[in-house]
Amino acid sequence: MSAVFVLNGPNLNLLGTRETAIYGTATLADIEAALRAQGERLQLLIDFRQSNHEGDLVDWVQEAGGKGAGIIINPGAYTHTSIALHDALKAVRPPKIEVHLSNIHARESFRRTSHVSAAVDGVIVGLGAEGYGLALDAMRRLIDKVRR
Ligand code: CA2
Repeated sequence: MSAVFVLNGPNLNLLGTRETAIYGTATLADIEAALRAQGERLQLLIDFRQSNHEGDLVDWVQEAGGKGAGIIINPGAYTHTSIALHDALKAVRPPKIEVHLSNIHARESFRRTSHVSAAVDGVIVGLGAEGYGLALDAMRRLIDKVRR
């Protein structure tokens, strides 16, 4: 069975330690554990990764394009800057969902633009760590739709 790739961008390794008023108290390890449990219920394998490097994220999107069932991505600040991630996501076939913990539309103006949103099937913002779980539920349905 192929896995849903859950890709996390720069600084998300710091979750739960600082900026908790914006990003919540859950650590990335907490989010990973919750997704793995949910994945078992949904019969989805989870391949959970984080990198502070743009090229790693591009490589992983390409890898998921070759062997993944779907992509859930929180690109962190690369959301607002990376045409490379946009191009990589556009180029791959599996269903793709962008997730942000915070409501990027209610913060600084530089966070309002996402280069990623136009390359994915759906976007979940502002619902904290729960957004990842909502994305996985939606991913189950998107994968089933693609297979039919
Ligand atoms: O809201 C989100 O999920 C973001 O993708 C988080 C990024 C931010 O650059 C995006 O605009 C929105 C930041 C990642 C987390 O950064 C932290 C920094 C310090 C302490 C904890 C987390």
